[in-house]
Amino acid sequence: PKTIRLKDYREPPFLIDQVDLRVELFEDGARVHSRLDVRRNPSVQPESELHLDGEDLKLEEVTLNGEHLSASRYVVEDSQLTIRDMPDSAVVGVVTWIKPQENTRLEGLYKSSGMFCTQCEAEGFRRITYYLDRPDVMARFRTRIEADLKRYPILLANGNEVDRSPLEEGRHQVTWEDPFPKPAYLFALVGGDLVERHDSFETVSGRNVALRMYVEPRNQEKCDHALAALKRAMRWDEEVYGREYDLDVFMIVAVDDFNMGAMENKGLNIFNSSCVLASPETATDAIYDRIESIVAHEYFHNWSGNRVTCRDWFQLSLKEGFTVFRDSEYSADQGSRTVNRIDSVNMLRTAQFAEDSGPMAHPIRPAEYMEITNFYTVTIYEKGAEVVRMIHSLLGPELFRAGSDLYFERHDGQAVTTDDFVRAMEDASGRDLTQFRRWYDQAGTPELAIEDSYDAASQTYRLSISQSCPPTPGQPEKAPFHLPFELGLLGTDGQDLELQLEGSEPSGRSMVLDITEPRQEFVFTNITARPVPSLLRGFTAPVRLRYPWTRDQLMFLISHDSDGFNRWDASQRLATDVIEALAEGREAEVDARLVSACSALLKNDALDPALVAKMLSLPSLAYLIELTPSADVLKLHQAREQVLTSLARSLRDDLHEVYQRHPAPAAYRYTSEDMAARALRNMALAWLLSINDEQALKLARSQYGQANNMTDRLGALRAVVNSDFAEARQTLLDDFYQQWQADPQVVELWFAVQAASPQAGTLPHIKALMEHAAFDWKNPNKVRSVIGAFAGQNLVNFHAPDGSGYSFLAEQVIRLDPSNPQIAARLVSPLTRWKKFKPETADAMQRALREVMGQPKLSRDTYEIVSKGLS
Ligand code: DPP
Ligand code: ZN
Repeated sequence: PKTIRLKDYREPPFLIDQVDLRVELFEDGARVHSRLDVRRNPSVQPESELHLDGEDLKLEEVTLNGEHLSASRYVVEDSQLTIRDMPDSAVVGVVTWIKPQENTRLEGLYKSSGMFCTQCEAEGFRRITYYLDRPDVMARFRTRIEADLKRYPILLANGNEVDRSPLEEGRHQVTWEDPFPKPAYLFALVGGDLVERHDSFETVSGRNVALRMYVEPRNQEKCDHALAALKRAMRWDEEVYGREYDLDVFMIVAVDDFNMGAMENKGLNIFNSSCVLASPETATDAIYDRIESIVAHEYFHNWSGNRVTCRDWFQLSLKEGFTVFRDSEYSADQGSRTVNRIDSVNMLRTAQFAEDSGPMAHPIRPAEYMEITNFYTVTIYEKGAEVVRMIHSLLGPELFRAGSDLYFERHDGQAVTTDDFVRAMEDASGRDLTQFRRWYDQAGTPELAIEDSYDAASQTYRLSISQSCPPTPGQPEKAPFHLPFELGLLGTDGQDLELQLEGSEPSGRSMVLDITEPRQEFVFTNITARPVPSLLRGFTAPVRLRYPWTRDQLMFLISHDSDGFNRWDASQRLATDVIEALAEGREAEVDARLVSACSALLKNDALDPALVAKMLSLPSLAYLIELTPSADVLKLHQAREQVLTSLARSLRDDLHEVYQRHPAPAAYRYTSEDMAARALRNMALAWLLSINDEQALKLARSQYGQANNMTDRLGALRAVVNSDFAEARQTLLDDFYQQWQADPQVVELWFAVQAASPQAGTLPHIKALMEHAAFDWKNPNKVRSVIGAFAGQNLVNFHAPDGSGYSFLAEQVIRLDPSNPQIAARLVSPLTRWKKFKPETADAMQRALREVMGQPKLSRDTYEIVSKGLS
């Protein structure tokens, strides 16, 4: 496969102003008639040939200004249609025949449980018709869809409906027009027998927007949450960013077979069912939260992505990083800001830091790729969002808003670069972000080493911050980053001290330092006793922090830090330190201080219960592995279990008390308060079951049976499945499947609970799940909920010392690659992390990778990940 490089970017030699599509949907295929108004791009050197992208298309006809083109005027190759002697402007007509029914890649036009739908980002449109399939070619689309009226009464495309009429032979047509020029990746089309849920939204300027959600009839009771979230997001974007919706209708469609979570097609968002459908009985709190943020995310793309889009795919983080930042701020405004931040950072530190230290490490604006779908990564998304967040911290909310206003105003209707974004922020704020731009070019996670000293005589506290960044593929040396570093200093009474830097005015009780140099020193004056520093409050920069915390300091921060995020962080550092000491054999018993910290938390009524639940959650095995060079998975797992069971034993009565103190209310409500209570209740249950507490088993059974919501039902099920109560495990699992087998989203939860469980998810069980009637290779959600959950969450079993987990994964990747390369490439990535593990483990993981690499016909997607993974 070819490597595509940012430095080779050239403007397109031709532009397309208008696209007229006529799509005929049939049971054995689809015919696409396309008419493109093409003209030569005046700003580049003229070329005589027009090259249109196309893949897996059967070309039936080519015309130029309505005339058939003779065979000598065009050439069809593997992935291109070339028209020779192209005039300055012409209407290019192309007719292609495609087979959506056989499209298992789920890119382009395909069929999912009886409905036609599309996924065009990044390069799916070229699987529908020949086109200049690149984001800097923006055109107005008119789309006429023709299909059988009975089977496909609903026919949707981008924009507004402008025409509909019956046709012969029981067919009908509906025509849509999108007034906004857009790149082809935002094109969408849907045809099916769907029910429609209506709602409406009045925009800030008083326009009425029709909101419509289209789902299969069995899902019509699962739309309320997404519609409510959509309206909240529309209001929020008006209030916080001054962005109003711009069409008369906004549509959401739920599709069962979908590679991604959702897609922001102009006016017609298409969602993976698992990211949009919910009812209290079928979806957990975590799913409710996920839907809230994804609905908002896709909606926010209407401005950050659609109105202003990317010039090329190297700029993907322009829209994704910014939009993730926007959706996470939105979510923070809906519930607890601190808990929200904890969730984002937890995932960043577990998954993104791991990516940054592995063979696929790339800057948020990569310099090259083979297959762009491999770059929809936690780096582009989550680290991209952190970079935008740093700009927000450096500029402050007002100047940041001025910058985003300028960005949207200056570039509306354009395809631009991350540099244009940063320049708008600079121009609006007057700040120089030259050095800051390194975040876009340099990969890797910077490390900040902190040293401090206190001088009683001069009452000064000295803090030195040194930064460095480990090498990443192709980048041995890094220049220093510019980052905001928020901190506070806690006095002996636990209160924040007044901060005054030597030679400056007092700056309050929490301040943001500008870090730009390899090493910087800060001297705080009027400090009467040695303080405990609260470093990197709110996680103001995506970096690793090194500071020799003592356990007593961590205990102190846990009980006193005014920054909720750092309280949580201290709890995680303390638990991590205890677990590591056990794993390395430096300590034999669980430090009593951890027990007393947890006991105090369980009894703490003053703290937000949601925060308490987060603080009590032990660091995940994935996170522990990420922190440990040459990790021994089994040892880490055993040490973590030892901590968990020893806490549960010591705190047994407290846990029962917490469980009783948070009974389930009569009706489910999606409120922070109720969710926090459910989190605590289910955590207590899980801890108690980890020590085979018979009384807790009774509680779990009754909670399982009586729950009026999926959070509690699944919480009880998961706790039992992860426990040693093998008989109860099987009874509840069978019962659950009996009850929910007709609901694919719930069946996916049922699969994942088993596949992710150290108890239930050993390899023979995983294989049995794959033989289950509900498992379906063609459905990415099923593949993810069994194989993905096993390799990504069930780390003890996946890393079984005999290497069976690795060869199993390799086999599944090889099997999936021909039909769905995008998902196969995602699935294989845990194997590429081999450098993290002790040598025997690393060897076995590489052997599995080589097995995949040895396949004769690997897709470009999987080839890129595996070949880079082996280097
Ligand atoms: N649909 C994906 C997202 O919104 C890709 N744009 O992030
Ligand atoms: Zn996105």
